[in-house]
Amino acid sequence: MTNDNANVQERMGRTQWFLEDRFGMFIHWGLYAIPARGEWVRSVERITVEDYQPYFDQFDPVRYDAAAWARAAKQAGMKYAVLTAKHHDGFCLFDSALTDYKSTNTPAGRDLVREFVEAFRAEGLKVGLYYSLIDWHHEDYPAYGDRIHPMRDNEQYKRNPETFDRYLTYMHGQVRELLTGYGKLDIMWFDFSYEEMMGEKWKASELMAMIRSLQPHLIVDNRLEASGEHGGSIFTSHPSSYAGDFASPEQIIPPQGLTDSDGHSIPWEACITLNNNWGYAANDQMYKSASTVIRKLVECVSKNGNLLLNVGPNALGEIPQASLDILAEVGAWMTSNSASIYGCAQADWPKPEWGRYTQNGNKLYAHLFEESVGPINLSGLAGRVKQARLLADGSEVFVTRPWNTAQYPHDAFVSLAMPAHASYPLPDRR
Ligand code: JFZ
Repeated sequence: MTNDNANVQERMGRTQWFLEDRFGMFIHWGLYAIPARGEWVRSVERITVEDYQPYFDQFDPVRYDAAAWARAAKQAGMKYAVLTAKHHDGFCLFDSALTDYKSTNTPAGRDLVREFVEAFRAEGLKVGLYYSLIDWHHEDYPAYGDRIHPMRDNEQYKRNPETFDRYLTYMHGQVRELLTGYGKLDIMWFDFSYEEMMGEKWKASELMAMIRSLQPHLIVDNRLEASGEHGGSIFTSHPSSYAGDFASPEQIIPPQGLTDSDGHSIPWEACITLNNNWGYAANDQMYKSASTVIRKLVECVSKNGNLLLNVGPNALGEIPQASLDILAEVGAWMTSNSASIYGCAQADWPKPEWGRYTQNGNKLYAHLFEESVGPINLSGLAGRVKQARLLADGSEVFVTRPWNTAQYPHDAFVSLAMPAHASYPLPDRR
């Protein structure tokens, strides 16, 4: 059954590259890199605008080298990247004409978004920008002056709708700046809606109409209307104009992937931190291992999803060395195994007990997450496997029917541990 809803049809066209590329880099960077206690520090510690000002006056990332970031992403096998052009604290990494609260007015003195898009494009990566709908700095945003938890904003909004309208003009204006001043962008990543602060509260139809007219190929996350994997009309067969092109589960890989109410797969991207923070956090050394990252990437693809893996550069502009080390290891794996990621999707067979499958056309990729004892069973694949090879070195592995598998007539078996001189039965060439 196909869906004839125009929004779904257009989404399929726009997200084609996204569903092939599968792996991207998320970058959370801003003034909060200086206190180095995560990007929510202003809210969590109830820091006033005035007390946050020194970080603006000091922001001078002398080692920011967007080309180095781009090389790290490319070498990790990432195909796109999303940078926080503005996070909740309202600080802009770009030279907006609509505010003074921007990197060009700090000691940095540069448009850091421009350097980012240019460097990543030069490495052949697609570029996206994260833009916070919430703004703890703008005086017409309801949180202004409160110290500061934005989950309480809606109360204030009800009290003062006129000034909130001015914020919306600012917010739409900045999105227009980003879409007109930085060439072709590939992703806009809005963050985030909550309670009644969603959809048309952001004048979302108007905003989306502008986005579609300025950059028709750009894809947008679902957070103008929803948060993460919770709700939103992207999960129906008739998504709204601002439902977004992909769902954005955060810090979780959905157990069954994500489908709409008719059971059709929808594009989704899990965003995941490398340690336990998005923004740089000096004391957070709880890094995931490279093998965990690889397995989580495989898991996403095996459920038709993408992985957007986060790094939080420090106050000097460097991606932490621990993150670079993990990315390099992931990249080494991708060098020989990326054919099982790019262009791949959920397999036609259910998850095997020893790992996961990904699939691209008639190629089935078997990702072994554990060592095998004896032959590896490919459930239900008897007679369906023409040849099996190792991705890492291209060598053929035996598809066998050893003596101890006779009671599993519907399964094919692969043996990785068969010495050349072994007196095993000859490979089963069905
Ligand atoms: C948001 C941001 O607040 C966070 O700083 C980071 O940028 C992340 C990628 O996105 O985090 C959220 C957004 C929504 C919810 C929780 C965390 N939510 O709706 O529960």
